[in-house]
Amino acid sequence: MKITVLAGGVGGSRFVRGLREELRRRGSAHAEASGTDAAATADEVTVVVNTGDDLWLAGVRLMPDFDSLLYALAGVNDAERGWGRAGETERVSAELREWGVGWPWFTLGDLDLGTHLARTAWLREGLTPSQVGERLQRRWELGVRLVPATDTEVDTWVETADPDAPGGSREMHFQEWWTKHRAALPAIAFTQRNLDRARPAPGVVEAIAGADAVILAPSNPVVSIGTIVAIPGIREALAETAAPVVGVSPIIGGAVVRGMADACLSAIGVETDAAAVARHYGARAQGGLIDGWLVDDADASAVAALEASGLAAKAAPLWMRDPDSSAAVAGTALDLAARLRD
Ligand code: FO1
Repeated sequence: MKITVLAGGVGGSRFVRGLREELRRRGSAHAEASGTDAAATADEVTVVVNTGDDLWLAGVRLMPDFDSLLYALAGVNDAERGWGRAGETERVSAELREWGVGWPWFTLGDLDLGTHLARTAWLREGLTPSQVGERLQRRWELGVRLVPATDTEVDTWVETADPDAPGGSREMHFQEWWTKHRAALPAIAFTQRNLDRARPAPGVVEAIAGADAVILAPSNPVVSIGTIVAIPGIREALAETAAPVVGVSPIIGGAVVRGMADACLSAIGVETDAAAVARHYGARAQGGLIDGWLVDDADASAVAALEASGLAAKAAPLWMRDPDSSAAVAGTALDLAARLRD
């Protein structure tokens, strides 16, 4: 089966790891039952990764969501912090601070910097970001294919209230707003650069068009999924695919599971609520993005209204605490997609 997932970094990593685990389990169960080789019927998973969080800093190109997925799938991630490498040291970052290069509040770990240096070297040699992504993935057996949503630099900028000039506003890179200000400065608008000339990276439209199921991971609906679908051609590919499109709610019981997506949602006038995010994405039959929507059991009361509004909705446990619970969430998403296909 071909599955295409649209994902941001942290929620996306947990979900895709769960999906990989669930598919392995289903593959071995099927192989055992039919006496065939699990590898012969291997599923193909393509993850279309948000690039709106990307930035140039200290002379290197960072792709935080891509790297979060890369590290998590390779098993070399710092699971506690949610970004960067496990066993990281910060010697270079301390030196950069002394030189006044980069942002003093944004840490580039030594191992992580190795990735940024390699990426930047290959970009300077003329490779595109998706070609660089392909090279980075060759180091590990990820079991899925990661593709940046676009090769164009569509870094997200945030217009916020200006803390130094009451009544005024200022613009800053998403990472400054998110990391330095912890999303606490009220956001007025999010804008991705270069959207007018951005195109989906090679393979993205094909992965959506040729999928048996498309899944929107429980990622930030505004700056992660929102950036991916803002790239001209991706929303259209989602509208046209014959595959069911199923979303997994990143909101449980009126609160974000992790991160600060509530600050992004309120900026665009969407309530921090599972059903409100589903309505924001909209039913594909009515020009929106999704056919099905998974909510947590805590939000089960929203299912009937969602179904009445033209979405296939289902409530299930959505907390991804460990490999088993993450695999179960992915399995429920696959089952909802199968129900829609039938
Ligand atoms: N997040 C932080 O809160 N502080 C940091 O110093 C920081 C450094 C960093 C370096 C590389 C990278 O790929 C990610 C990094 N992050 C850091 C995470 C990142 O800012 C955001 O959490 C994501 O972009 C939002 O998904």
